[in-house]
Amino acid sequence: MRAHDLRAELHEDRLSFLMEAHNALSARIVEESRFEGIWASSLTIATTLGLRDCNEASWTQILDVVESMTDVTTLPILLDGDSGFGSYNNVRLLVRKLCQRGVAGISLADRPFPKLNSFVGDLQPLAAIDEFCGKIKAAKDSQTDDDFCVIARVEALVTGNSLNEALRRASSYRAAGADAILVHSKRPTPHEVIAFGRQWARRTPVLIVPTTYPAIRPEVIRASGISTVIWANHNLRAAISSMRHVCRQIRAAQSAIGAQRAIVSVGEVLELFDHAELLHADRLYGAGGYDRAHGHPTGA
Ligand code: SPV
Ligand code: MG
Repeated sequence: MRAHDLRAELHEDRLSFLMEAHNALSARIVEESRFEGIWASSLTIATTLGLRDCNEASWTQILDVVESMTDVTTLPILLDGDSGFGSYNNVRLLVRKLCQRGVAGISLADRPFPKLNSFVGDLQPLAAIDEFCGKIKAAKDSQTDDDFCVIARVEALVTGNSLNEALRRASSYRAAGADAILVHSKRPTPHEVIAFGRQWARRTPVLIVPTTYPAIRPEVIRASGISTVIWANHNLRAAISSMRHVCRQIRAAQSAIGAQRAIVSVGEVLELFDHAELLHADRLYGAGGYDRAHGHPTGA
């Protein structure tokens, strides 16, 4: 179902937006905010685990985090699968598990393993085209949900290669079975992704990650033939700035009173995952057990 929803979003005429989440809580907030889907970012999941974005986290660690997101949301989740955690064989194992756990799709980047974050350094290597096409084919042959989306992430532009090289690679990945192309750029302006979108001419859906060119306008994106925008790290960045602000304020004042307006109430925290339901469950199942509403054993 979720894979079907992601596929439908990619092919919609209107622009769709995937928002980053790095754990169950942020995934729930993305759903509350009515985004069309969730980007399970390698950068933000790794950072939340205290690790660096170069495959220091194992694929099973990532899988557990993503499963916790599926447990608390109904939105389609696109996993940032880096370069596939190894060879085509690792890709096969991962895709089978993602389908079992209700994840809607995977993005695979044409980079060697381990994959270092695209914003680190300038001279990062690309994978050989035939090796990467093998990973795409392996992913498509391993999916157990027909709608599962395999998205080929073209890293030619972020590694200093030409637009023609990006288009050449994208054509090979489409021929290998990719359902869509993610074209990444780290320029401060959107010109190269717009040029890519125009020349690609909707041969498959195209996704972009406008981290370094956030001023790009939705109507310009759509007119360039791009179908989906990924806001790849904004929830984590918001969390870091908000936590820093509150920590500094409380530390300096030796009091939490000044921070009250910047933080949600404890009641809102409890509501997020429906603590009220426990009171109902106590009435159904808790006879002789603990009455949470009154804080003493039932019947006491
Ligand atoms: C991520 O969110 O982990 C990405 C996007 O891969 S980027 O950090 O821009 O490489
Ligand atoms: Mg990543």
